[in-house]
Amino acid sequence: MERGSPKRMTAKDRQLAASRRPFNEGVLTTDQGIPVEETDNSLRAGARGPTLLEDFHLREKIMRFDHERVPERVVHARGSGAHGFFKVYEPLDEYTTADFLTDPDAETPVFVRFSTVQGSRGSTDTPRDVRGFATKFYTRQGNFDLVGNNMPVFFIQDGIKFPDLVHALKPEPHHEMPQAASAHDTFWDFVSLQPETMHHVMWLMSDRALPRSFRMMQGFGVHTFRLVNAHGRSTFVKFHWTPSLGTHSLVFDEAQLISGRDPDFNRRDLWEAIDSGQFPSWELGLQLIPQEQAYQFDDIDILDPTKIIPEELVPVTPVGRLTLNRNPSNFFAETEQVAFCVGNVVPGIDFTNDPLMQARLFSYLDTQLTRLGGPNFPQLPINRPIAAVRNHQQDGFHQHETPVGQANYFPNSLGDDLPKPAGAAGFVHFPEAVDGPKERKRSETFADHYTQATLFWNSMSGWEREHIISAYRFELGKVRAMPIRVRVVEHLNRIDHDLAVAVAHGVGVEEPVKSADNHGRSSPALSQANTARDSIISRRVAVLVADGVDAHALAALRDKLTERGAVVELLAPVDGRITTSDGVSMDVDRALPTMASVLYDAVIVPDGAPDLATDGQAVHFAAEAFKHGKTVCAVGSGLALLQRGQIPLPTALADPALIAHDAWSDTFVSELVASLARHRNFDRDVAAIPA
Ligand code: HDD
Repeated sequence: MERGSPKRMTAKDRQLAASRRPFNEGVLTTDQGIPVEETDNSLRAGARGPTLLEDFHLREKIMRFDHERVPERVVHARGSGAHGFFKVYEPLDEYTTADFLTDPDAETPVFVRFSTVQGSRGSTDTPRDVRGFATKFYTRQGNFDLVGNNMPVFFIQDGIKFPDLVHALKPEPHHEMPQAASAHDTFWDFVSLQPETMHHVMWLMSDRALPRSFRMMQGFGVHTFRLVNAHGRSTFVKFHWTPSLGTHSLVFDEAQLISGRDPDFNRRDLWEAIDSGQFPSWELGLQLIPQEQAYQFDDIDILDPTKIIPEELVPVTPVGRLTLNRNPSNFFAETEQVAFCVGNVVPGIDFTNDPLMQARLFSYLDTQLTRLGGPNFPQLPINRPIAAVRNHQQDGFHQHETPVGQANYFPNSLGDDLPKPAGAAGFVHFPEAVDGPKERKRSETFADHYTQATLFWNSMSGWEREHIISAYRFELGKVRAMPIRVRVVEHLNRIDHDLAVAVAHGVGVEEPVKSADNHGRSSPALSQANTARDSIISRRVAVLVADGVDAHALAALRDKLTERGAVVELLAPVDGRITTSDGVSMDVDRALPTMASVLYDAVIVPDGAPDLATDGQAVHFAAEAFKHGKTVCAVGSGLALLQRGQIPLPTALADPALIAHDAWSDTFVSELVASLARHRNFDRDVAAIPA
């Protein structure tokens, strides 16, 4: 996270500035620029008479309104975007000619869109789902789109299965339910019949599917790409984004509650962080595999997008940093109209024969025609490259440019034979030798669907495993057809017997007989238990207050937390002002009934307001936060509130995220900061907490 650095104008910002028009200035006009007399009454034949067809202002205004919507994305419909820039640390010319990866002085403008997959545009931010992480780099050599997800593998191996997968995942066709959820029969029917989904589904059942913030999730290019250097040497590459704030998640119960309390939770979080100058950042890392070593892995085909290459086998080399520092000027113009295409690559970056990637090369270009209404979508301001565009493509719906001249073909003598192909200086496809019979066949090297699902399971900490078991139990528990549950448990039994047994017990399926041994291998890098835990920047802290709170302690606490970048809000039973212990009147930030514990990372109950302990909402607030593994702190009279919430006090419990003291002390803040930075205490036993 880059804090408070000035917002820099990139080349893309300057280009976009030309297309901006302020909402609020001057005289109201029609689209034809004709000043409008008034806009509250249509033109009528008499004050009580019929409306006249000649009212061009009325017709235009209604016509424009009727056509405001464009089709939402067929997947990843709900998203949030931001502008920023990317800088490479050191020249990577050993591997690639891509200009933005070889010039450490270049600040490449980017637009990033984060998204959920299943839900509609207006659905919630926090379902159990994969998150999209799509980055458009506006490089000097043209646009490079890295259209990735927050999970490093995908459900299927061949793009021809994508329509089947998405049909099964989306709301069911007869009644269009459920919205933004994978917990339904068609999805699990497909999964149970398509074992290649097993690895990805493990990720989906893990906490990765519930990011606390877009700023706290990893990103992956998923496929193996190819880098090509000036000598034509190819290196296979996997792209990784690592968030500077660490990879942190919500708990599922919390995520479900957030869907009601604030369906814009992740969107608001991104917007507010950027707005307040707490710019999110990610480090770009590369796993580099020389072409000659592509076959070095026993059980991994690098063309199979359902497999990772464990970091312990090929380390992730940090190469640059992405910083998001500007919110969009207009949601529709930028976040909705941005069109990512997997086929947008620049010289020095190339594709591989991954059959999922190959299908994507068609789909993304194609889908924009329906979504954005024609072939001129690259001219939309957010999609325009900063590199010059010169070609003989022409006409079509929504052409915004006026090509000038006579010769709209190549070769030509009437236009000096321009624009000319660049030859070797242009994009030269890597001359990979290919030979083979035409056949609808999958490579035998794609056949293993269980080894890496087991690797993922083995790599999880205790609490991560518990969350995975609960997730399978929840999802399968929503599946009505028992044979589907049975088939999924059979697959799980091939991943890990204990997992299968634990899930079977929760969903009324008979315990399976052990059929395979767990290989015992793990990859520590996969566990969120091993992520960065050193910052409280933008963590949200709720302080429950009422008349009589300890003014000095409150002020000191607020100062120390905000100094470190946390967001502190005072919540009182009613909005307005409270009177502190020293008689001073103080503004509160929120009324307790308008908020909920799930919108915060920690809750503090200071000394001096004993009445809070009899306020059911305040008690529930603290108990619910405790249930979700959050930092819960109380001082003096605040302890009574914890007791009312059946929160076992520290004397009975070794819990570093439960900070309870009889009196205010300096260690209180340091304990609180350390606990907030750790994110949650997921080892806490909360089964008995009633919240
Ligand atoms: Fe896709 C959108 C990521 C496989 C077809 N996809 C889309 C977006 C992301 C991904 C992040 C939203 C982009 C945005 O914000 O506008 N998709 C992935 C990843 C995949 C993947 C990481 C596997 C590695 N996708 C995939 C396949 C196909 C598609 C196999 C089709 C064969 N995806 C699409 C699409 C979308 C899309 C239909 C919908 C909107 C859009 O493209 O622009 O073309």
